[in-house]
Amino acid sequence: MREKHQLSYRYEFHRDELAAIKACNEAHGFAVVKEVLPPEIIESLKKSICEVFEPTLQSSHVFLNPEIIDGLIQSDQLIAETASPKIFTRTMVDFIEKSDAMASLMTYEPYMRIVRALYGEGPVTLNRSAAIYKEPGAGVGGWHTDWEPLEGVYGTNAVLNNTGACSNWFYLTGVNPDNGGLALIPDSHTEDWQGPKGFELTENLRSFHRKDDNLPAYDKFDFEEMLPLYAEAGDLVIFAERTFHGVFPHHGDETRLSCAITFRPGSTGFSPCWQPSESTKRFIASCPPEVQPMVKHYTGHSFSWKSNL
Ligand SMILES: O=C(O)CCC(=O)C(=O)O
Ligand SMILES: [Fe+2]
Repeated sequence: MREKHQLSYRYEFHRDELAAIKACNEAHGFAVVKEVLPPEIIESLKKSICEVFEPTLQSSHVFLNPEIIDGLIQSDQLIAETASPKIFTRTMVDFIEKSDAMASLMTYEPYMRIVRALYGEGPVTLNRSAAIYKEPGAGVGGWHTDWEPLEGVYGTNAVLNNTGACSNWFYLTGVNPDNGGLALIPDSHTEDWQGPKGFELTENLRSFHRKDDNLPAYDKFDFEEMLPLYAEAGDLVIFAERTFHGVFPHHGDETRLSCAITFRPGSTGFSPCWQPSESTKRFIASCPPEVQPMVKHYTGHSFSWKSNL
């Protein structure tokens, strides 16, 4: 077991320390909030993730959509796909639309108080959501920032990750460096951050590599600026839009189940933007009246939308 890193400031908080949580996320680009969810909510989220991912577990794609399937059928990639190696990590980017358990978090006051505090008590809009099903044996997730420049032809990710939303992850089976846990780089959330000592940012600014190599994304955990996180089921891991993070390989024996929501500040949509899907519209209509102000301009996620040049 690795040793837990010591920092000169506290980054783990009780769920009532609202001002300190906000201040830490703003100053250092992350914060961990202990015991936000009680056991019954943890269990219902875990059950929901297992049910929603179940039908996808035999497929070789994480995101099955008609365009991918059509493309595969028309090419000999189908053979390669059939023989492709096991997939250990599957990510769903519209999980809240499929999970009542996750949608209910928007009415769970101990969590929503934290969300409101993070944005200075102003209005917020549901920005995006995700769930990850990571089986033992999963490999490393290289260092990256979720933020993307809005340049050239870009997609939904770039739009949704340029809103000032911070990520709120719940690791429902806990995380540490041995079970596919998260590591992040404190203070890497500012526009002028240049990379760890001895590294430089990649051309698209989304990752970094050592000055003497040209790998697309560094994937080792051997530099001093990085912080491995330890969180229990029910804890909330918050990090800012630009904070750099990486994921350890999964050497444990339990599937890592996690889900995330991000809210963006304000109460508006995007223009120009993709049309909300039928699933997105159904989800918005299903939310109770008290949640409507937060989902009215929720745009969902489009797999095919691209910006104009
Ligand atoms: O697996 C995780 O905990 C984080 C995943 C991640 O960084 C991402 O989906 O962008
Ligand atoms: Fe990420």
